[in-house]
Amino acid sequence: MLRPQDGPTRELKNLNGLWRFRLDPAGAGRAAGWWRGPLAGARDMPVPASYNDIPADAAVRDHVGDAWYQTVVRVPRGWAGQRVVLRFDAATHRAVVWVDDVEVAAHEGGYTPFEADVTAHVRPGEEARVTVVVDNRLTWHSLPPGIVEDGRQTYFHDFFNYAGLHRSVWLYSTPPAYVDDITVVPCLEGTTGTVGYRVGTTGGGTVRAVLLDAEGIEVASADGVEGSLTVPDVHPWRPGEGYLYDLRVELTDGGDVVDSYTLPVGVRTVEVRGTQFLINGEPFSFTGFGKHEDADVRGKAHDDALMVHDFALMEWIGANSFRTSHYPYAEEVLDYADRHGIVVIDETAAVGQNLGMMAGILRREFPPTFSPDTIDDAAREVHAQAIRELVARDKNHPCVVLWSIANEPEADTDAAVAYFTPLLDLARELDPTRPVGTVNMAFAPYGRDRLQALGDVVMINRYYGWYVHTGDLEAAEKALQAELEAWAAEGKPILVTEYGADTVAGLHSVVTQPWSEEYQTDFLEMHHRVFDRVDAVVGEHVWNFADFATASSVGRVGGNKKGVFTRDRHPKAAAFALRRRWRGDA
Ligand code: BDP
Repeated sequence: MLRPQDGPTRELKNLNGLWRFRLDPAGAGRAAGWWRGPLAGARDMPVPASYNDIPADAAVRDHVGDAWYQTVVRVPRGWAGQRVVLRFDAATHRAVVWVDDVEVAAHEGGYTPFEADVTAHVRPGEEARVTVVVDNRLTWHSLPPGIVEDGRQTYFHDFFNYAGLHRSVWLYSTPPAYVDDITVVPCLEGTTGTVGYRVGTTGGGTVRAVLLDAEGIEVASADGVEGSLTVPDVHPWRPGEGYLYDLRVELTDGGDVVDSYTLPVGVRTVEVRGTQFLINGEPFSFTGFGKHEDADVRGKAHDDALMVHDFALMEWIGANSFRTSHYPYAEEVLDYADRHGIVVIDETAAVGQNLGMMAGILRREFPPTFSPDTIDDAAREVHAQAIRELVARDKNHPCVVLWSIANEPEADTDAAVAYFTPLLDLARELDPTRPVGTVNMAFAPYGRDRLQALGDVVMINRYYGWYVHTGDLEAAEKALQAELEAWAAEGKPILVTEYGADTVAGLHSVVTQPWSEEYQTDFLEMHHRVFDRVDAVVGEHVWNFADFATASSVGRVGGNKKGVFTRDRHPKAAAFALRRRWRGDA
């Protein structure tokens, strides 16, 4: 799915700003047709933002169910004769959209975009009312899953259930005949690069593809909807250096260019060979973090200022990569990573599919995770669709080197194997060029786990020294070493996708004491000693980049405090230790 863009044949209008907003706790709006006129009793709400923390009101923060947004947009007069599209970069977790009185879109899933061709419902030069109902309920059939009981939401993942219009909303134009999709597959043979491409179009015409280097100089071109462009002396995209070409795709009709779309392209390869993870044929070691889209006031809203600052902190600390834990991030983030050579593990919103673990944490009984009463075949189809949408959106990003299709699912049962086998197959069929896997948690350690064998790499989250052997780094070191050595026997690269300790900024201790800044530093250093002793470990992603909001619980003091930075992005002591390790020059 192509990101909308301004260009010689396309125009883009951003609909961000203050929208009218109203909660609908009784769920009355759909039956009453609230989209049919101005939203009664509404207040102002910024877009993009999670709505939860904007008003100082528990009813909004803890709301469960529908919330309505409305704005009025004037369609540019110059768009007469053009196709007009309304696009939401994200609406969490599901939405229905009306333009004036007409329903134009419905979408499930809070972290991937959707759009509607609204040409027939708007008139250039005139206003249109856009109304959206966003439902934040998590069920067995949503990603992530959850249950609503007596109007209260329970969920099985460790981050706050922020909701709303988290990313930009756009109105854009294309010509009636247009380029509707592009897929590129880059390849490297010595100093020669190739870019295989496939273009989807509507409305006929012929396609021309032109590849331009970063200076705008044409380096290759081809005709046809499918082909391959060869670049001698190619400048590869590589970690730390996000060199990008531009692929300009033109749809022509009788010699006239009717549509034109420019896609940034990085020429790089990804391969798993034995225990190595190769980028451009060279062994790559992941340093960095599991992150969250999370900040005060805004919640999960995309914010360019915060994004650029987070990337600056990652550069400062020497992180070369991160995982989009635990959902697809805003496309702006992937574009930035492309341009700066930051490597990304791209994850779906499948988190919390492990009721055995939750039974312990929430101290209640649950039915089996994968069953006709819980996560069933219909839920798996929702998951499959989430994978399709993720790959469709992110397939062309050179920064994305690995798909993670679930975080810490149940992994030691026949039901889990039956659930995940077709999903891994699907990911490989949709994208044969990137490795894929699931992220393992400690309840299915080496020997019990049955999902890592299905993936191309081993991804494990471990908390030795925190949830087990709490405060005892000596015992933790032995246990961690033993388990990593066991996983190494699998003969695959091991990425430790989470390891971390909750740490209260400003809490100090002369003796090893959990929650103190000194403990976080010692804890991470212990892990690094072990990682350095196990060759197959080629990835260390600390949990987490920054402190983040969670649901309230006895184990969370104002959220999860495993950040190396505080929620407002101040470094804890461990940040300096990581910088020394990862940059080696501090
Ligand atoms: C892991 C989860 C992550 C949590 C983390 C923790 O993958 O989402 O936040 O543990 O407990 O199980 O801090």
